[in-house]
Amino acid sequence: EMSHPFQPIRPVVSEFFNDLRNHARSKILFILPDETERNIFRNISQIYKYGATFIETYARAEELLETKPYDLVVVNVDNPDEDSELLLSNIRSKDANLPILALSAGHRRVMFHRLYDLGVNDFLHIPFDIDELTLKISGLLRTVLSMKAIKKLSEVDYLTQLLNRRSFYDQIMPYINLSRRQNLPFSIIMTDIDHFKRINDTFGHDTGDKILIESAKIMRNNLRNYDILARFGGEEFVIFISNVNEINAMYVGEKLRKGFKDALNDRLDKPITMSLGVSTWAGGEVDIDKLIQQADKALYVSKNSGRNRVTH
Ligand code: GH3
Ligand code: MG
Ligand code: MG
Ligand code: MG
Repeated sequence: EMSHPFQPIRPVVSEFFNDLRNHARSKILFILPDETERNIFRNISQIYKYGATFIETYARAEELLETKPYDLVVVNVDNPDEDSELLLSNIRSKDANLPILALSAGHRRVMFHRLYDLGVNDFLHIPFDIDELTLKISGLLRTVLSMKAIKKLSEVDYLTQLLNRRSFYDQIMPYINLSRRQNLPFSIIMTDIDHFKRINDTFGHDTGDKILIESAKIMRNNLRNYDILARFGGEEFVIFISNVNEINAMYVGEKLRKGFKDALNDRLDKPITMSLGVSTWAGGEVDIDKLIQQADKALYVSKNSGRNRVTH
């Protein structure tokens, strides 16, 4: 029995497969030079609720991939007018993890090996079965979801839910580059809770943990949305503030110091405060480690001159 390349879609009956149909938030880029094929995939995308974008040319595909994040690329590689091998290797060299599902009517085994070498994750031979297509898409999107979950786990501090130190460095990079290009200053604030050991010793480690969780919230509430706050380690936090010179960074530091003290004033039977150190970049080469060291030195000065204060 010869089947049409695109068989009609059968309704999925099993409850088990329901989640496979809920991919509205997954962004799929369909690179399909043929209009009939695009229309068929539009129908499939509506039924399976993919967040789908359709394009014809490889050049446009590379433009979009440059500017927008996608979860999956579905590409028909049988395009005599374009260089599909170049497209695939460009996608793969820019993003090692973006899944690619390739479609081809070419010789099955030849294509399979060639595409695999080019970094394609999965392959469907045309004509294909719609159920097989949607199952492959769902499988790839599931992998993307678990990768995202693992990535999030690796970036977030378990106790405070703030960024951890490593992801802090990743997150500030684009802002540093922007500051450098626009020649606008940025500042680093290091904070350290005063006599935190005593809090643990007096009230127990669980209370100490709760104070750390509260501290994170208090600091977040005293910062702007686009200030980057991370747990640097223990009871130490670090903040990156764009477009802020030394004077304004001191103002932010003071706001944090006071906000922290006021919020935790009645929390335990002794006052809880923190000390802060500030450093500012205002031109020249950016050495982020040096700026952190400077903020840390300033923090040390705050500690040695009575705590509960901000030093630049
Ligand atoms: P200083 O004012 O000089 O900063 O004194 P301090 O006691 O805060 O400084 P120190 O660095 O000696 O102690 C920090 C303490 O923070 C020691 C450590 O047990 C505690 N700590 C670090 N991480 C955690 C945590 O996740 N939970 C709790 N409860 N305590 C922590
Ligand atoms: Mg400390
Ligand atoms: Mg200390
Ligand atoms: Mg401390």
